[in-house]
Amino acid sequence: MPTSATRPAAAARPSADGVWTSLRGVDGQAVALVVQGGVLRWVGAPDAVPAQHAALPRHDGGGALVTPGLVDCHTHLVYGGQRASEFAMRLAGASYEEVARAGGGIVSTVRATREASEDALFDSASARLVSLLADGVCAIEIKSGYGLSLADERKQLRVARRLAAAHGVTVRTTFLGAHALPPEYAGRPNGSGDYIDAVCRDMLPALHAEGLVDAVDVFCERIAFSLAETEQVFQAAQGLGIPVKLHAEQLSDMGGAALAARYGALSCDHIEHLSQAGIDAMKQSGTVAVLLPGAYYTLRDTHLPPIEALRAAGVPMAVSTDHNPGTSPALSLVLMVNMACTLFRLTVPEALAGVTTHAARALGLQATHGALIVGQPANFVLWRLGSADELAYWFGQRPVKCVVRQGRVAEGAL
Ligand code: DI6
Ligand code: FE
Repeated sequence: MPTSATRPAAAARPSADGVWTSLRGVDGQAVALVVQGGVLRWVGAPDAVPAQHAALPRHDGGGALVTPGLVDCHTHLVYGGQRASEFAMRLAGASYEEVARAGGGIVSTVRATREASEDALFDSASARLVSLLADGVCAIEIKSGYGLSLADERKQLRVARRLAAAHGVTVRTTFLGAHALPPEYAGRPNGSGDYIDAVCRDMLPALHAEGLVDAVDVFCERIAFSLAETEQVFQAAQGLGIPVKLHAEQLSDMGGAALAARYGALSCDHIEHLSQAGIDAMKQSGTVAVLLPGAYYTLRDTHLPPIEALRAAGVPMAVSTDHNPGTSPALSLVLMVNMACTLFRLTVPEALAGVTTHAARALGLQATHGALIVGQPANFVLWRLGSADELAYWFGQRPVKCVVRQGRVAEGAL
C-alpha cells in the first residue's frame, strides 16, 4: 500500500482537464465528459460534445465503466492503536457487549487515542485513508468520539481537517463526543448526566467555534447513551445550527430514529432494529438510512435491517464502511457494495446509489457530490469493469482504473 509519504501532494497531481471519451455509464450507454478548470463542464453522448471544447486534450477511457466519485458517509477513521486482540476474544465467544463491559471496546481505543500525538494520529489515519481513496472515494465523513475530552476530541477533528487538505478529498467532520462514557466519569453517581452536560455546555460550543464541526452524532444504545441524553445533545446542536445524525437501533430498538427524525437528522445509521414507526418518521423528515454491512458482518449479527420496509417506504438507503477499530475494520467501500447486496439483499442499483447519491445526501453534500454534476469540481471514477453489475459482483479485487478527484487525476492513470 502506498503511504502518504510516497504519494504526490494533492495539488501536484495532473489536471484532469480534457474531453473524456470511450466511457460507459452505469446504464450501459456510451458517455463522454468534459472537464475544464477542474470543473465538470458537460456530460452527454460521445458524438454530441459541443464544438467549443474541441481544443481540449482528449482522454480515451478504453471502454471503461464510469461512475460518480464514491462517498463514504460514516467512518471513525482517526484513532490510536487497533483491536485485533479483541477480535480474537470475540472469536472465542465473547459478545461485543461483554467486551465493552469488561473495559475493552471503545474505551480501550479512547486510551490509545489520548496517548497518541496529533501527528501520530494523522499518519495512521492517512495510511487508512489511502486505502479508501484507492477505491474511488471522493468524499468521506470522519467522526470524533475516541477522545471524549475537549482536547482529545479537538485533536481528532483537527486531524480530519488536515487529511482533507493533504489528500485533496472532501471531508465532513462529525462530533461524536457522546460515543462512550469516558473512564473518569464512570465511577460518579451521575457520571453519564455530568458527561453529557460537559458535551453540550463545553465541548460542542468550543469545537464549533473553532470550525471543526460539520455535524453532531450520538451513540444511542443501552451500552452508550439514553434517548433523553441523545435529545439533550440534539438540542445543543440545534441551538448552534448544526445538523444531527444518529447511531440508532444497532443493538436494540431505542426509538432513536424517530427522535432523530424530529430533529431533521441527515441520517440514522446501523438501524438493524429499526421499527416501522422509525421508518415512517424517517420518511417524513427525509432522513437517510445508512446501512453498515461491515459492522453487521464483523459482529456476526443475524438481525437484518428492515430493508424491505425501507424500500417500500421510499427511504433513501446509503451504504458505508463504518470504518472503526472495533466493529468494522473495513478499508474498501467497494467491498461494502458487494456485502450490501449479498448480506442485505440490496439490488446493484440500490447499492450503487448507496455509495453515491444517497451517501452524499447523508452528509448534506448532494449539491456537489455523489453524481456527475455539471458545474461542480470533477469527481468521477473509471473502472476496469464492463458493467455496474461487475462492481458489486467481484470482491477482493481493486477494480479502479483511474480516479478524478477535485478535478485532478488522483489515482491510477488512463
Ligand atoms: N457503533 C459502532 O459500530 C462503533 N461505534 C458505534 O457507535 C463501534 C466503535 C468501537 O467499537 O470502537
Ligand atoms: Fe459507527
